[in-house]
Amino acid sequence: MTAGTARPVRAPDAADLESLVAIRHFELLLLRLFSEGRLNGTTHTCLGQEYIPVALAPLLADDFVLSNHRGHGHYLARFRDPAGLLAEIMGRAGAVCSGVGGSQHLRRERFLSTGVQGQSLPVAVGMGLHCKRTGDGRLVAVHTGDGTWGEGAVYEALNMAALWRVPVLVVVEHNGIAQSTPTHLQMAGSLRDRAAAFGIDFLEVTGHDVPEIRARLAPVVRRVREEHRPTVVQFTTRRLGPHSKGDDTRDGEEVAALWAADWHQELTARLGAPFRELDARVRAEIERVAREVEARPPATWTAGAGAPADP
Ligand SMILES: Cc1ncc(C[n+]2csc(CCOP(=O)(O)OP(=O)(O)O)c2C)c(N)n1
Ligand SMILES: [Mg+2]
Repeated sequence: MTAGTARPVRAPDAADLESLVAIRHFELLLLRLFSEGRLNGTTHTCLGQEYIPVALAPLLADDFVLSNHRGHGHYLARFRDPAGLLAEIMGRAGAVCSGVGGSQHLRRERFLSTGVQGQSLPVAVGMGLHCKRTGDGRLVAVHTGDGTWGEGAVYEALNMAALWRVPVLVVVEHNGIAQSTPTHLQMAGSLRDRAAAFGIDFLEVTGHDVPEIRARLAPVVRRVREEHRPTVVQFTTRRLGPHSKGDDTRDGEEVAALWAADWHQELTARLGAPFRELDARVRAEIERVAREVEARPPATWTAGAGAPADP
């Protein structure tokens, strides 16, 4: 099954558009703050991939979501909380995890991220088994990149997910590159065939139209949840930015072609002035949040205190 790129069905609604552009401007802001020496540590932006968590968010509202190193969009699409995330990244008061997690290690309610590639898959299977046994009707969605499928833990997890029939949705954001290595230089075969080897359902999504993707995935998510069918969804997508910051080894023409096919370009062309106005308004709001967060005092953390409520 392939959700194609061809015809957008309808424009994303206002809430989705806001979410999309908020993530876009949040990520652009982070790269700028880094270049100005105003952020420490590291960051991996999801520029170009924002539509994936935006399309998925309402389908997974009450579920577990395990995110990865490129997880800001996953968090923002779920919680719409740029101030809490930026405070976390900047180590300021009001940070989601009191500033001890930073960009890659977030936890809030049923959302958890890690920067360790492949770590989440076995964890997701254990959590999925819990969901199945308790019959709570939840599933576990786990985001991975394509390069992460070079980790052996992925296959141990797929094996047990299939054997135990757990409600796990593996979301692969296949952007064709892992750090600086193009996927075609390191991956034999295909993710479709690898999923098939375990008898696991597979779906590929190639477009970036939010309503269309959501409509395609709603019955898939329902099957994972109700029939406990582990499923792999491959989003064939594009990484517009550097792997982290200032470390893009691709040539300029290749990157320019990716930007030309970006969802933001397409929506600007399709929706015109109203989209540009919304874009400018959300961008100004993100800038305002940044000024406000940067002026806050440092985050403080006391061991054992302030952990978010358990599900
Ligand atoms: C176990 C482990 N090995 C290596 C790394 C370093 N690392 C961070 S991101 C990354 C590439 C991941 O590529 P991919 O899965 O395609 O995700 P993308 O960055 O393209 O979103 C690597 C090797 C890591 N974080 N964890
Ligand atoms: Mg990748």
